[in-house]
Parts: sequence; structure tokens; C-alpha cells
Amino acid sequence: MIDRNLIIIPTYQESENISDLIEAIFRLELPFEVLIVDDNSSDGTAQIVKIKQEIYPERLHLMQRPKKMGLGTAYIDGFKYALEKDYDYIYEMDADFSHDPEDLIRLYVACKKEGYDLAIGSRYVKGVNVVNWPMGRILMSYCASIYVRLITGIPIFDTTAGFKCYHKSVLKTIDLEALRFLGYAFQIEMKFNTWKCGFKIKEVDVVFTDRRKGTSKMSSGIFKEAIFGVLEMKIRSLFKKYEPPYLSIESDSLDRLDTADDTNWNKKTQTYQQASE
Ligand SMILES: Nc1nc2c(ncn2[C@@H]2O[C@H](COP(=O)(O)OP(=O)(O)O)[C@@H](O)[C@H]2O)c(=O)[nH]1
Ligand SMILES: [Mg+2]
Repeated sequence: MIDRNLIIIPTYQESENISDLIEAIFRLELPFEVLIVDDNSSDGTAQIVKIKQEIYPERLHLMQRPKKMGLGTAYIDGFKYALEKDYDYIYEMDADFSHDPEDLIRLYVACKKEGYDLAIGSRYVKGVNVVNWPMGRILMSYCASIYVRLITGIPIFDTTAGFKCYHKSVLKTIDLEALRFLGYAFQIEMKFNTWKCGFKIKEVDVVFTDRRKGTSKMSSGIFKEAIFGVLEMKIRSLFKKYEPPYLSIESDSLDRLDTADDTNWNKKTQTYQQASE
């Protein structure tokens, strides 16, 4: 059986990017499905998605929320949708082409073939792989990553990265209702919980390119939330018990390491594996 892969893409005012991104994902050789979580963008993002749905009724899904409610809650709603429909691998991705669609395959390979539970598209594995961000923003992001590692002890270089692939067992284990943050802090909190629960994590080296179209929605408030949120999260974690991955989920993990009839994908993904080595 071929795995079911769902890419969750939160959107707010992404009409200039969304159509091209959907096409780029559907051109890949893995049969990815896409869920757009749109927060009532006034620029017609959801309308564009609806038109695309006529072409891809089986593969393209749309969740419309009444107003801008933040990246964190958009992903949580998306995760719940993915678990309800029992997708095997669930991805986080931005709508603005900062994350290269081709790298989705590399994230898949890390989880499916190498057996990791979470693969992170990481900018800081080998130096700094960021294109076109102003130096101030690179420094801020890089220093934030060092700060998070120092406070939490988490063995991840790019702690704020938002390009990821989770095996469903991770999302089943983490208490989604207990997540508290909205922006970068949400990304840190997800990685922290995944690590604390004992899941296997891999950072896949990717290049992050600043958006060419549309504008960034990240604000200094969201950045501050991350700085203070990390301290709060660390203190809370001292009083919290983390669930180890469920036994039933362990067997899911074993299944995925040698699924009988996906030889084709084996061949295709091997090429990517070699390319990334
Ligand atoms: N649904 C939803 N999407 C959002 C919200 N804020 C940002 N996004 C989306 O989250 C992704 C990352 O945001 P972006 O502005 O590119 O942040 P940056 O790359 O850190 O500058 C993009 O796809 C945005 O459209 C929000 O409040 N709701
Ligand atoms: Mg962006």
C-alpha cells in the first residue's frame, strides 16, 4: 500500500503564490495531497484554491477559517484533520516558495526509508543556508536557534524551522490541545514535545529562500512570543510527564520500514537519497 501524504499549508494573503505552489507540488512524483488552511484572506486565496479543486478534486483540500488566527492554530486544525482521515505522513510547509517543493521528497525519504519520526528541513545544519533574507533577520533567526538550544538542551540546530514531515505517530502522541503558542514558538514547542516524547528526529539540510511575492506576516510580537515562550515552556516541562510513543504506534513505525509493494518508490527515492548524500 502506498502511504498517504498530506501537506498542510496555512495561508494568509497568498494569492500570488498559491496556484504555482499547488502545481509545483502536484508535479512531484510522489502522490502528495494538499490541505490549505486559509484564514479568510481578502485577496481571494481561497477562491483560487476552489478553482484548482475542480482540477484536483481528490488531492486538494481546503479548510476555511473565519479570521486570521495565527499559524499555530492553523496547523493544529490541519493536524486534527489529518489524524481524522488517517494520513501516514503529515507535512508543514509555507505558501511562499521559501521551502522548495522538491525537498518534500527528501523529508519523506528521511521518515519512510530511514525510519525517523520527524524530519526537519533545516537551514543551519551546514552553516547558514538562507538566500535573500536581510542580514538582520538571519542573525535574529540564527541567534534564536542558539538561545533555544541553550535553554532547552534540544539537539536541533534549526529550532524555528517550519518545513517538516511528521509520521502520524508523533501527532497522535502529542497533546494538541495543550499547545499554546502561535508563531515561531509553536514550531519550537512542537519540536520540543517530539524530542521529549522520545521520537527520532532528523535534520535534512535545505536551502531556504526568502519569498519573492507577497509580504511576510511575521511580526516582532511573534518573535517576542518565542523568546519568552521558550523560558515558560522549559519551566512547565519540569512539572510535566511526557508520553512515550504508544505501543500500537511502534508497530506502525515498523510497518513503514518495509512496506512490501512500494518498490517503485524505493527506486525513485533512492535517487534522491544519493543526491542528498
Ligand atoms: N492560516 C494562516 N496562515 C498564516 C498566518 N500567518 C502566516 N500564515 C502563513 O504562514 C506561512 C509563513 O508566513 P510568512 O509570512 O511567510 O512568514 P515568514 O516566512 O517568517 O516571513 C505563510 O504561508 C503564510 O501565509 C495566519 O495567521 N493564519
Ligand atoms: Mg515566508
